[in-house]
Amino acid sequence: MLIAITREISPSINQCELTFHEREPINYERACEQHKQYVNALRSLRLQVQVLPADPDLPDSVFVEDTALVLDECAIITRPGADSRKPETESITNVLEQYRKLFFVQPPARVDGGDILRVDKKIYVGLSTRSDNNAIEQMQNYLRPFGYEIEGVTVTGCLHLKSAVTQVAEDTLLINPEWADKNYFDGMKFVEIDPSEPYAANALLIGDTIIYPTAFPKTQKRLEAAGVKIVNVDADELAKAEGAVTCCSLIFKS
Ligand code: CIR
Repeated sequence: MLIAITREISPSINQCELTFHEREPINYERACEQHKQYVNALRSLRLQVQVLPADPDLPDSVFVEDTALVLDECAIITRPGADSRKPETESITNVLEQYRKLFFVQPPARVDGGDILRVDKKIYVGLSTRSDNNAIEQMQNYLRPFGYEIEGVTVTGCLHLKSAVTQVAEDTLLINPEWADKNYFDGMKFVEIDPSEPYAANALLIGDTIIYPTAFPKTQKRLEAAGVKIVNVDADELAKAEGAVTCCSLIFKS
């Protein structure tokens, strides 16, 4: 059984952090509708979804992915790179301690879950504006006993590693090669995004199916040609907050 932790959208979402996007008004009602669609997509893939209540004081708290890395053996509570987001870890700690032994990234290290891409026992960590080598060292120390290997990946032009590359099948990554170098990912096959859709590399893989935004039809054709099964969701409102599909959940085995 897979569990997904999600969180309702904060009514202060319009005060979200922005790094690469110009601020545009986010329609809160529409964003909430789309978030419901996302939760329903998770349920349609038979996940047990736990929806945490919104927090008006934490504009970006819908993006729960950034607060933790959950593995079968343990979980690591991150220390998000943006100061406004650091308090988000408290409520997630309270939830995850019911399921896993927890480790905590200690200051001054910083890492966002959006920078963490796990492929089996290999964990890639984006060296973005949000995440640093100190966090990589701490994570390596926590996870070495469980057989994980961690590697830093240079990320350019986007917020997180998973804006640039995500897994879409056991042996396949969806990648924007302008933002992350394929050479880091030895032994993997690739589907490249259509160059006219630079934000198309974020897909959420569950079993053999991805949850994927409707906004990237050209890249979707490439994914279909590669045999990837897709459940579509509309996600363009939260995209204005630089969020995508992986960032709205933490998924793990119960
Ligand atoms: C931020 O800048 O932190 C948020 N506005 C967006 C975070 C998106 N998170 C993710 O892709 N993992």
